Amino acid sequence: MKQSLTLIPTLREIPADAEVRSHQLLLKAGFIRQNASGIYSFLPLGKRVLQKVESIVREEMDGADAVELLMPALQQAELWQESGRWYSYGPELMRLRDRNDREFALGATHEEVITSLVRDEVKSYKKLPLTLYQIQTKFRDEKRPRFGLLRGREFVMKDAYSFHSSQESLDEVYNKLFVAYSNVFSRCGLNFRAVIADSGAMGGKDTHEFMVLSDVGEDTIAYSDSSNFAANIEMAPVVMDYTRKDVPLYELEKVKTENQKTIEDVASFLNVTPEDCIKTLLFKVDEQYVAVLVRGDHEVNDIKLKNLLEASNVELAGAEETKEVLSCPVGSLGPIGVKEVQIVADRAVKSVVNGVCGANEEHFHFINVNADRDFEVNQYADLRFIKEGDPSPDGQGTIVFAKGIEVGHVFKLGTRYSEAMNASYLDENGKSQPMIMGCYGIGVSRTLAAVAEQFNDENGLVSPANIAPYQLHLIAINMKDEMQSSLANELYKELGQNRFEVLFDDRQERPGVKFADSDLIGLPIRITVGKKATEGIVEVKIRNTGEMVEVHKDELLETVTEMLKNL
Ligand code: 9G3
Repeated sequence: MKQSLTLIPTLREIPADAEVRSHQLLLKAGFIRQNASGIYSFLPLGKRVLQKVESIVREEMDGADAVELLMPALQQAELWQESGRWYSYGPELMRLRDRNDREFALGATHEEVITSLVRDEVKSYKKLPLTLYQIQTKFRDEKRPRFGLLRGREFVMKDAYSFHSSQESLDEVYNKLFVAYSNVFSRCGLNFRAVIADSGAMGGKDTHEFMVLSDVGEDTIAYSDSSNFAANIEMAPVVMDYTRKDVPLYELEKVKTENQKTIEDVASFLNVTPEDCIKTLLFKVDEQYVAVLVRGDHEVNDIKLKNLLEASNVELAGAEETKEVLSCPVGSLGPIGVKEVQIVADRAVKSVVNGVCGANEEHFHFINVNADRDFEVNQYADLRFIKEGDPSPDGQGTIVFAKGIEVGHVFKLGTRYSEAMNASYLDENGKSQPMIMGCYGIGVSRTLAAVAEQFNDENGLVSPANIAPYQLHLIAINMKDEMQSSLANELYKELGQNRFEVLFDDRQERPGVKFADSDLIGLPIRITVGKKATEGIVEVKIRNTGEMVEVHKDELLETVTEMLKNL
């Protein structure tokens, strides 16, 4: 493509409201432009990269025997009313009415649509398993769209859905797609981890997120420094034996702690450490209140609490609420003598000896507190967030944290949607059974941004060869110079005939502008036609290493072929 004919509006300045590097560069290099908050146009270069990511996704999905289809973005409300999600989703689900005043949702995801399609078209176990996928624009009215394509309100997703007559069949397809996902992200050049995740509102049990390691990631991953264990911090189980110091248990004593509110204040005032303290927090779990105890140096993991109590909603009670229920301020809460609510505790609490906890009386705490002797706990469980340095749950190495960008998420859904929407099949005995389902998503436009986040330097993007908009950037220093422009045009033609993807900078621009734009766009290889055009010599430069060679035009094809092989 000749640059004089396309649209690549590069910017000199970094756009003010772009906080992260990928967002800045995708704007500066003219890949995307914002239309409204969280809503973007993909300009020609951005569109070409999107296309390349999509074709990698298609190859891997087709390779896993998934079949592509395309569902509507406009989804009638009745389907979401059948699954119940019409009522459980709030403003994030974009809704509209048609000319006859009928209600629709703009597709945020397609479980309802695909389940209604399959229940109408598939009746027999002989037609299962069936894995269908689409690559399509999704709409989610995010409260705080940010970081460009990383969290938008309109984005491109590959979403797949599988239907089975047995759990084994689901497990098999899940594992096949797990491998396909790993291939997709490897082929995009990404440094990623598949992590154990929480299925959230989707229900079902096994689920994994594919996380690209990046400081701008919103998720925290806990992974082992010496095995391939990795989990979203929400889900990382804590597997460790807490040793209880073998010391005499002293007499329980109530002490005045004037204005000590936080665990740290109380601990230093009483000359103990947070590990010796028991933190008590009141949570509202669906419609009831639960007191949760953790050791002073730990934090309550609300996802683990929600999963333990099989609740659909868990949130920390506010200060006022807490005062009403336990008639004492949050800073003095403790488990001793509490009858109004059930008490659950993280396992580490059991190892606190002669500890400290709130006395449920303002400005008072207990010292020499010992679990079981001084207070009852309904249930001990793993309820805390894992910490860096904790032993890895698989017993190999210790836990390290990293930030991650979620680019993929695979779920074993079970029958949550097929039961809600009567998607059943007749099994070999002619008995009607609900289909067992899986669902699998890749954020295609988010993957593009994750690549930009992972591959850039101070001069601009450094696109991996696999998904760069073009393979070669052909630059003529001076198109007014007859020798240069004729050699450049000759090479443009020859490279194109040899099926190289070439962006030809044929503009009447100063060399400095051309080189700055070329570094910004970051195509893998740059071919410069300059003064030595008279000798048929061009300069070839590899973007990510800076390596540069001069070659005669007769060796050019061979040189770039070899270079691309090693990129
Ligand atoms: C909504 C809105 C936002 C949502 C959802 C529904 C996330 C929603 C989870 C999924 C599950 C899987 C198929 C591809 C893989 C992920 N945010 N999820 O269901 F209405 Cl507004 O999308 N869906």
